[in-house]
This record gives sequence, structure tokens and C-alpha cells, in this order.
Amino acid sequence: MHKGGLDVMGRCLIVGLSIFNLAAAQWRPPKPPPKLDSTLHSIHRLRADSAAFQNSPWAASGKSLMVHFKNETHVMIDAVAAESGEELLRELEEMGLVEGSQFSHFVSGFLPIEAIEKLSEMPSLQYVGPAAVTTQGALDMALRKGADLLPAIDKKLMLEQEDRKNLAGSEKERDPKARGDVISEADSALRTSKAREEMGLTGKNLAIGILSDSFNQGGDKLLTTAEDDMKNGDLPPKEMIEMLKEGPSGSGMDEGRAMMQLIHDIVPESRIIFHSAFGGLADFAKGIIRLSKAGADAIVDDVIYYREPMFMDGLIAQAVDFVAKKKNIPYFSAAGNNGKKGYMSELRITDKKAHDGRLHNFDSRPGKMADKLKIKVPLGSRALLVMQWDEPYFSATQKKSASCQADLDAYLMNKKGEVVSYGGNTDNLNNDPVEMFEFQNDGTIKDKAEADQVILKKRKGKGKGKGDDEEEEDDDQEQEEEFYLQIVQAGGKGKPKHVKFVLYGSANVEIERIGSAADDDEQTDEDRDEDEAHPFNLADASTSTLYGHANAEMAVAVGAIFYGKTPEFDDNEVDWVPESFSSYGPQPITMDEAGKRLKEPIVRNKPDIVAPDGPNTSFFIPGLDIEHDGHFNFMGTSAAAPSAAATALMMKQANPDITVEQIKTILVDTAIDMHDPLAEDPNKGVGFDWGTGAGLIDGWTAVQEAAKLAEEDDEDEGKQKGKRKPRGGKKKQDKKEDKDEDKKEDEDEKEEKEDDEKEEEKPEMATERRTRSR
Ligand SMILES: [Ca+2]
Ligand SMILES: [Ca+2]
Ligand SMILES: [Ca+2]
Ligand SMILES: [Ca+2]
Repeated sequence: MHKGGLDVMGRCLIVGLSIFNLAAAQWRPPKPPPKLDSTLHSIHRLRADSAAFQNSPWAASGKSLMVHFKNETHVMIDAVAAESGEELLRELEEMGLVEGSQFSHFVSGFLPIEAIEKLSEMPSLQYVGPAAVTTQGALDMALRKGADLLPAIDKKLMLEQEDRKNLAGSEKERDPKARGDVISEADSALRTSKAREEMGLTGKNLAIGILSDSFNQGGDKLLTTAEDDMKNGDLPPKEMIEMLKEGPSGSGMDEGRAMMQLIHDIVPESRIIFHSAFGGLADFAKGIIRLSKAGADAIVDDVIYYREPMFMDGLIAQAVDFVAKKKNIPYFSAAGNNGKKGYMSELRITDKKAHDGRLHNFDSRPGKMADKLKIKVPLGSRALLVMQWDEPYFSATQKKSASCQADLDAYLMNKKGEVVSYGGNTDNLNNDPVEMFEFQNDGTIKDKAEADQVILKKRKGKGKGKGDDEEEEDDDQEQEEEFYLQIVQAGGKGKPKHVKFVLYGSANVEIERIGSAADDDEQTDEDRDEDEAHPFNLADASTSTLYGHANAEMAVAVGAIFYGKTPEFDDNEVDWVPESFSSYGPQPITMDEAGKRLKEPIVRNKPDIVAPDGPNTSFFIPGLDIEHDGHFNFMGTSAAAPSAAATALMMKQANPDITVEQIKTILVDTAIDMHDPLAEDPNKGVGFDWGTGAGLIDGWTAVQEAAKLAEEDDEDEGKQKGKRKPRGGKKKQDKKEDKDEDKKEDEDEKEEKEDDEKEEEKPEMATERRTRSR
């Protein structure tokens, strides 16, 4: 393993200093060189020392929320070209990049860790960071419910499953409509079962495209393989599944296969096309275009790249809008599992200095100052913080004249004021306004010396021998749960108006409220009550967490309700509430695609809709069996999105001429209104709300409306096909005036025309770029 000069020097330092002195030193992660993301920089430094690396958040592949390794020698990167993506790909391949992929000016692939240090000298490179991606399956829910997770799968259950498999596995003629041993409860919750029974809609001659982690890479660590599922009828037969790209091997959880099972239970005769979205941003964008070209009639993904822009529409959001507008393919995306665990505020940079920068004031009240924000990270919990601010993103505009001009940093500290986070201090100038770091509270405070050597210190350091680093159970855990975030502007002349962060990770991580309206004497009791309903609300924060391509104009962002709480399973309206983790909107868009600040931010109605999560599958989430029926339950908005997409496929089968706009309108108009316990209005979310959008999809009514639209189109033969809006759903929502609808149609048409003009400026979306996947 390569050792940089700094590391060698650091080692000498360590020998000369006592542990006590190191702990006292004000440490913070060294500023990475230009172009290089801080986490990638830390990985390179720490990799040189195996002990230090073992103690870092990235030690075990598959454990990190943020970094993906290959053979522990390569790390997956997302790079942005200064000018030419082709040139950058070629040069990175010369440095050892494998499984490289390029789309427009984005390049992704696995780079040897030792090549990281040469990156900042490359003229063809503008920026590089880890390809930091996650699915939106709520793995953490399994832990919270006390279930055994991988690799400790319940062996007894496994054996029972094995028996069942052997029984069902005899070579028999397969019914084309077979749905297997395990049936998703989402099918009855959405009432799509009725559409199959009454109208014979099974997805025949249609195809659905899935983008997720992997399809069949889990191997022995999962209860079933894809072959088992095909044999049992829980997946379509092999010839009905088209693999455009499988996910990376190793850490594969095959969440994409679990999504496929849910779709198969609703539209068993549909063809399914799979493309992994885990090959980096470039590969994700390419996957969307490739699925559209392979004939997908609807596309669904459950993935987010953390660095997807919050305040602008980035590459993926643009690709989603492209296939939806230009190819008429409805696009469904998981809303996310971060609930209200976000912070959004005006940026208030003060004169107070820390970490070589000037501090942000977390308190919005006049005359008050809070230079840090408490974040509770209980022992054993993991947090990933993604911070962005509203400056132009180079990766979206490709122009240095429209790039980030304010360098903000974020640091997490312990109670003693020592920085405990690696990263969060990238040089953002001329790049993107994004900082991220990952933090695990493993019960040891990590002290760091100038040379980045990590030294384990006893948890109760005071009054004990310094050589004693024995682990012991702590009755003083509260102290170990409290950490503090500071945000500074370290450089640049830019003056962003807003700063925002979203917290990923364990469900029990919490953000403190500072300067909330409830503390303000001038607030009325009513205001106070409302505010109290927001556990994470800050006085000037909306605390939304839904962002990225799910927030794209044309995407259908799908939130989650546990299937057992839907009307088909529970007739008490009060229970129709979303999963507590289902991500909230809205995320204001403050800049156009050229990075120009909009006069008024665009606020989109997100999430659009809600669908059930928690249905049974044959293997996912490993160890989580809510009903104790021997089948594992798939939690998270990742589980909700595929069933929503399958409903849209039925609508297309009922009405082949239906447009994406019409599908969205029908889904919204026919949705069953849901309550939102955290809604800001006193009625707790009557009508549209930021937690549940329009409400729960009513598949049966939606499909009937789609069919009705087709009949109307047939009748009015003189009329322009596919332009008519549906006539409202069964909900007693405010009926819009027809006049307004007509006016809106005109506006839509005008918009479409403008979009057509815009498309010519973006040929890269229309023609798939050359790829070199391996
Ligand atoms: Ca099934
Ligand atoms: Ca920075
Ligand atoms: Ca179950
Ligand atoms: Ca509602």
C-alpha cells in the first residue's frame, strides 16, 4: 500500500508525542487539495495505515453508508470533467479505473485507492468524490424492530423456506399469470387485484424498467436466489427478464430483485428490464436512457446519489424529465426514508471565527446567537450528513462562470469541542456546493493527531491510566450521544441565501431545535402547539428531506404507508398515516438549469403520492418478518415505489394513448386522502400535504379512470388525442373550474413547445453516449 510523505512524517510525530498531548491538540481533518472531495482524501490518507483504516467509518465494505469499495483496493468514484467526459474517462482508465462509465461530462468507476493522490493534478478533471449512493429500503427499520439482520439469518426460518421451495420446485408447467409462493399485500392495499380480476390487466405486452442496487448478487447470504424465485413463480420466467446491467458483486443485497417481486405480483405478465444504478452517477443517468430505449413503458428507481443537487435540477433530474416528457414514460422514484430529519435555514454568517472560517448562526431570532447545533447520535448509531447551499452547481451547468463561489464547511464535534468527523471541508470553489461526512458513534471517542493517526481512547478517559483502552459498558451513555455541528464559510465571495442538510443513517439520530417559535414569547398558543408537533422543526426551517431527482418536475415521488394501515386492511381513517420515516417535501428550486437565480423559487408538490410498504417478499429485508408468517417484509419508500409504477403500467394497458401528465393527474385526483400527524395545518393534512402528497394510490379507481379516458378519446374522434384531462376522481376535492383547466392546457402546450426548443441544446440526453462498462 502506498504511503505518502505526510504519513511517514506523521508516524515520526506520533512516536514523539504522548497520547495525552495528541488528545489536547486541536485537530481537524486537513483541507484536501483542490478538486478532491474530503472523504476521498481521508480514505487515501487512512488507507496507508491499516489500523487507522480499520477504525474509520469506511473499514468494512458494505457497512459504510457512503463509500463503495471493490476488493478493498478500489473505491467507486464520481468525477466531473473540466471539459470533455471522454478525455477524462480515458485518462482515468490509464490510472487504473475499472468498470468505467461516462455520460455527458460525468465519469464513474472503481479507481485504485493509491491513484487518488494524483487526481488533483489532472487538468481534465474539475471535481472528484466517492460515488455516494444508497437505496431507500429502510434497513434500519429491521434493526429497530429487533430483528436479526445479515448475516445472522434465522436458520430455522431458512430451513422451513427450504422445505417449501423443494415442494414448489417440481418441474411443472408454469402458469403465465403465476405469482409465486409469496404474495405482496400491496396488491390488495392498492386494489390493483380488482383491475386484474375485472379487466384482465396483467401487464401483458408491456415492460417495466427498474433501477436499483443489484438483481442476483446476494448469493448464499440471502434466503433465495433469482433462480429460486423464478422456479417458485415469484419472478417472471427468465425469458421475461432482460438484464441491461447487473449491480456490483460483493455487497449486493438484491433490493432490485425484491422490487421486481412486488411488481410481478401486480402485473405478472409484464416484461421486466433491469439496470443497476450502483455504477456511479454517469451510469445511473445512462441507465435511465438505456431503459427508455429498451422499451420500458414505465420506469421505477429507489436510489439517490447524495450529491444530487438540492437547489437545482441536476443531471439525473434532467434525465428523468427527459424520458417522461420526450418518451412519454412515467417515472417513479422513492421519496426517501429521512422523514423530517433535515435542516434548512437562511445562511447567517457571523464574524465569529472557528475552523479557519466564520460561523453560521443557527438561531434566527434577532440578537440571539447559537454557533452550534446539537445532534444526538446514540451509541452504535451511524449518521451521514449531506449539506448543500444555494450556489450554482458546476456539475449541472458545466460552466465555471456558473459554479459554487462560497466555500462552506461542516464539522461535528464532541462535548469537549474536539472534531470527530472526517471530511466536510472540501474546497468547493468553482465546483458544487456540497459537503458530506459519515460518522459512527462506536462508543470510542476518536482522537486525532496532525498525522491522522487514530488512537482509541477509553470511553471514560478521565482519572484512568492512559494505557488502559479496554472496552467497558458505560453507565454514562448520555454524554456519548451528544455531538455538535458547526457550519463555517471558509472562503469565497459568494453569499448563498440558504443552507440545508439532510441526515441519513440510523433511525434514532436526532437534531436539536434551536430558537424555535415555541420559545418565542410573541407566539400565540396556537402557533406554539403547531410548532410542538414538529420534533425537528426549527424556527425558520421546513425540515424537508425529499430532494434530487424525486423532486424533478415530471417524476412521481412515492412516499410510504405501512400496508397494514391502508383502508383495505384497517377501516379506521385515523390510522391512514405515513411511515414516520417517509421523506417530507418541499425542496425549493432556487436556480434554473443554467445556474441563474430564479426570481421566485419553484416549489413542487412533493411527495406526489403514497403507496404501501412492508409487503412480503421471498427474501427481503433479511431477518425482518413482521407478521411472523415466514416471509420477510420489505420496508421503506423503496418498497412503495415499484407497486406505484406497476399501477401506472396497468393504466397504460387500459389506455395505450395515455400521457404521463394524465397518469399523474389521475393518480392524484383519485388518491385517498391521508392524514399527516406532523402536518403544519391544524387539520393535520386534509387534502394535499407535505408528508403524503395527494394521499394513497387507489389503483382500481385510477385504472378505471384511465380506461374511461380512452373511451372518451374514441368518442371524440375530432378532438386532439391524449390531451384531455380526466374529470376528477371519486374524492370530494375542490373541483377545478373547467375554464382553469383549459387555460392550464394552453400553458402546458406552450411549455411543451419551449421544451422542444430546449431539447436541441441537450443532444446528450437523446443519444446515448459511448460506454465502456468493463
Ligand atoms: Ca410473488
Ligand atoms: Ca467546503
Ligand atoms: Ca412477513
Ligand atoms: Ca392529506
